[in-house]
Amino acid sequence: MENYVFITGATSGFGEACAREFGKNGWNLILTGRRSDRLSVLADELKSAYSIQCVPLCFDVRVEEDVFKTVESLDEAVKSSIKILINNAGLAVGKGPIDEGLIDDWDRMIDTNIKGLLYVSRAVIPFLKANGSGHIFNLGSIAGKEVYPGGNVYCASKHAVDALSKAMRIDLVNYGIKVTNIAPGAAETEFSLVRFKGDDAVAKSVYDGFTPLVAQDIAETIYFVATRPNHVTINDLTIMPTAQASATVFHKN
Ligand code: NDP
Ligand code: 8X3
Repeated sequence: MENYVFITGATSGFGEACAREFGKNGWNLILTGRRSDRLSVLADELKSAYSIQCVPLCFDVRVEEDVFKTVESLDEAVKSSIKILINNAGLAVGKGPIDEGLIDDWDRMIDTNIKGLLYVSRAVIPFLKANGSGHIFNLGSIAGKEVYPGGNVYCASKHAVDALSKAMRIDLVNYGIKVTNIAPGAAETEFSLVRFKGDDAVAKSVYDGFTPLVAQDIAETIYFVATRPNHVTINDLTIMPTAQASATVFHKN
């Protein structure tokens, strides 16, 4: 199979699980993230496990010039075989009242979750259009559907992703490009470790008393959506742990 899936944030969590799921099913992979050591180890592992092509691309989605130069540097044959873009790279940094928020945390979330997603989309969509079809997955969140105490800027950034998914769908419908917004609830990945700046105990406590989603749950869902027949599109999916009823309501032991 010549088809490639382009995954941002493939060094951990949902992105890495998507790489494994698509790789297992014979897809070629373009894997991106900032941690080049993790990218090369994963690319080498999946290449040999599944006899597929894996292209590791190390860049920060916040750096406009690097995004465009790196995507442009791909071989023409690879660019013309990109069928799926998974806009997954993202993060929360900090959680607390807006009047105590750190500007640097806000910048990191807005620059990564909104501007980074836009840069990558702007760089990759021309290839999907030229190929005459394609599928974009944007990792939104339950935080893009609801807001919760202390979530302010992260929630705003994910509401922006939700809006961009709707907007992309309208702008790209004439080119046969599907756009799916994926909105998970609590999933145990490196997300909380990043949010709480390396405080492992606080990060772990987020998942105390209930069974959270795991990255594989999201990867399997994305793979299912990506493999529907051509005439079927799933626009928006909210995926929650069974013990989570809304952004703030959990059934805990
Ligand atoms: P992880 O922290 O495990 O993974 C995040 C990935 O994003 C990493 O691969 C990281 O790679 C990449 N990334 C972060 N910042 C940048 C950057 N500036 N440039 C390039 N890559 C970057 O978290 P998850 O897998 O949980 O999160 C994936 C997405 O899902 C995020 O958008 C998150 O907001 C969203 N989400 C997560 C939920 C959860 O509960 N876990 C629920 C709902 C949505 P590297 O550090 O190597 O650059
Ligand atoms: C991550 C889920 O609810 O912790 O997007 O913000 S939440």
